[in-house]
Parts: sequence; C-alpha cells; structure tokens
Amino acid sequence: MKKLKIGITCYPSLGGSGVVATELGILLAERGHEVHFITSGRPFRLYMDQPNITVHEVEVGHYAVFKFTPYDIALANKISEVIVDEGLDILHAHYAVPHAVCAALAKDMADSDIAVVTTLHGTDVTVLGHDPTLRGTVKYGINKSDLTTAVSDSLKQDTYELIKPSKEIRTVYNFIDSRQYRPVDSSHMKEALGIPEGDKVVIHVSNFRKVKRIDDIIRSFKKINEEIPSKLLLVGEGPEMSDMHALATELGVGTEVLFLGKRDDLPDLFSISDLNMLLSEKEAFGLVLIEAMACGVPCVGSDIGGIPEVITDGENGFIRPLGDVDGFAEAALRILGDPDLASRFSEDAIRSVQERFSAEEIVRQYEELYYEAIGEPV
Ligand code: GMT
Repeated sequence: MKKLKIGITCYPSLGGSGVVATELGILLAERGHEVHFITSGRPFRLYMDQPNITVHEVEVGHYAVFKFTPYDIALANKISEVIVDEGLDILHAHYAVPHAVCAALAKDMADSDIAVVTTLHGTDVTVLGHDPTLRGTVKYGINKSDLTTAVSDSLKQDTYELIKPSKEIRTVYNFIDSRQYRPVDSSHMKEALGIPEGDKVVIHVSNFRKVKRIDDIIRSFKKINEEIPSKLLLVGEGPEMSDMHALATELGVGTEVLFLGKRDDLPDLFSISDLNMLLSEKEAFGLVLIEAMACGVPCVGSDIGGIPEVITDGENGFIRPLGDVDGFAEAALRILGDPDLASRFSEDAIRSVQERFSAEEIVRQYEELYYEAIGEPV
C-alpha cells in the first residue's frame, strides 16, 4: 500500500473536532504516512515532536487597512504552499468553515488537482447551517470536496436537510485510542478530591457552552443526591461556568458539585466515576461519551443528534428525552442503585467502544477513503 502525504487542516485548540483531527494525524503518522498539519497553532493534543509529523503554522499580517484580519485567506495561502512544497497527495479539512472552503481556494491557487476530503463535525452544519450568511458557504465547501464525511448518521441527515449539498455524505464515526482511554487504578483520586469512599461519582466533561445544558445536569444531580450520597464532577471551562456555580449553590448542592476546570487526567477521573451524563440540545456525536465508555463508565444522555448512536439504550446506558430532568435522574438512580446493572453496563460500554469506535477500525476507514479519493487501490 502506497504511503501518503496527507495535509490536515483543523482548529488546533480545545474542541472535539480538533481532538479528532489531531489524534487521526498522530495515528496516520504511526502507520507510516507523512502528515502535515496546517493550522493557526500547534494542535493542543500534539504534546511532543513525533516522526512523520510537521506542523505548518499560519502567520497572519496585521495591517491597519484591514478592519478584520483575513485569517482564512492566509490559511488558504499556506495550504497552497504546502500542497506544492511538500507534494501532498491528499488534503483533509475538518469543519466546513473555513477549512473546507480554504482547501478549495488553496487547490485553485496551487493549480493542483489534489483530492480534498472534508469531515463535518456538528456545529458547522447544525449552527452555521441556520445562518443565512454562511449556509451557502458550507454548501460550497462540501460540493467542492471530493468526499465528505459526517461523524454520525444524524449529522449526515441534518446536512442533507439543512444544506442540501449535491454530493453524497458518508458516516465515519469518531474513535478512541484505547492506549490512552481505559480503566486505570486511580482510587487515590477520590481521597485527593475529598470524596468519601462510599459516595457515588457522576461526571460531566464539556466546554460549558449553553448547548450542553449543564443546568439539566445539576438539576438531575440534585434529585440523585437526595437519594444516594454522591458528588458531581464538572470538568472543563466555558461561558456557562459562573451561572452553573450560582445554580449549584441556589439548589443547595454547592458543596456536592466539584468544578474541576480543564484537566489532562480524564482517564483517572473517569475511572473513579460511576456515571457520565451528556444532556446536550445539540450534539453531532459526543466524543466524551466514548472517552468515558472506554474507561468503563455507563452513560445517560439526551435523545439528540448522534448521542443515541453512541449510547445503546438499556445496554450501556439510558437515553431520555431532551430536558426530561426527572427521567434523567430516574435513569441515573437505576444505574447507581443497582451494582449488577452498573457492572453489566460498564462491561458493555468497553466492549461496544472496542467493536464500534476503535482507533484501528476508524483510521482504516479514513485510509480507505483517501485511497478512493485519489483513485489508488487499497
Ligand atoms: O461541541 C463541542 O464540544 C465542540 C465541537 C467542535 O466543534 O469541536 O464538537 C463537535 O465535534 C465533535 C467531534 O466530532 C463531536 O463529538 C461533538 O458532538 C460536536 N459538537 C456538537 O455537535 C455540538
């Protein structure tokens, strides 16, 4: 099989799309491909220099003539340089705007017939697709790509309905590297966090945006906490942070809810957790679900977007309607109050992630797409 020179353009900072793009690049490099990240900064999960990986950072000039700095044009310019200088075989754009659009412009600037694969991650369709000033741009990015993927069937369907592209979209699920995410012995963490040994631990990890409905999590947790001694770990940072602090205090669970901020030790935190909650109103996939499941944590989720494609209701967690706080609490209590059920769900969570979302399987799917896009036999 010919090894490829692959350009990846993505958001390098915190966020599921950046995580998936970076992990994919790392795994492709481990499989012998030459990977070139073309981004506004070093991808945050790329901790150290690794063989077969080069990062090309986009520099943007700040000139008084510009009211708005033209990052997108600088990105397209950089991509076009890398296409030519490195002789790329394929370009993979993560997120339609600006990356798929910049890829199309770069291809034209480089006068190249390089194949472009675009991966849609969620808000590029479910939020930008509702914005009349951007919907046409998202459609252009997809139509100009040789192949477009979505991270769930739900996102694929939303894209057909909202964007109406002329091209077919394929589902390629997100994945997890089980070398990083697996159950570990982190029992010391409970003590370090001041959690009594017998307390149950509920966890939620996100970027604390309104779409994550963290208020529903805190309200559900209050009901859980009335029945079972427990703590809620809220991991991450974002705009909802201070309102959620206030809500926990107002509901009388201020000392039971631990705001941990951004953390690098997620496998440790998941490994002391009995339940993960993701109750979002928009969620194309929910990467955090497979991170938790890979560590053996059952999940309760809302019936939104890709969440029901990841959690199998009644097998490794429960799905309840969006906003159904009573239903979420009842589902959580069933898991937390029944050790046999919890252990069955935990085992199924690990098995389900290995079978459906393993890095090996999904990276293989992307490789096949690349060979298809450039017309090479696998
Ligand atoms: O919503 C986020 O937390 C960030 C967002 C992003 O742009 O990175 O995540 C999106 O992409 C992730 C990776 O594919 C998905 O797991 C998330 O479900 C998706 N977020 C939404 O659809 C709201």
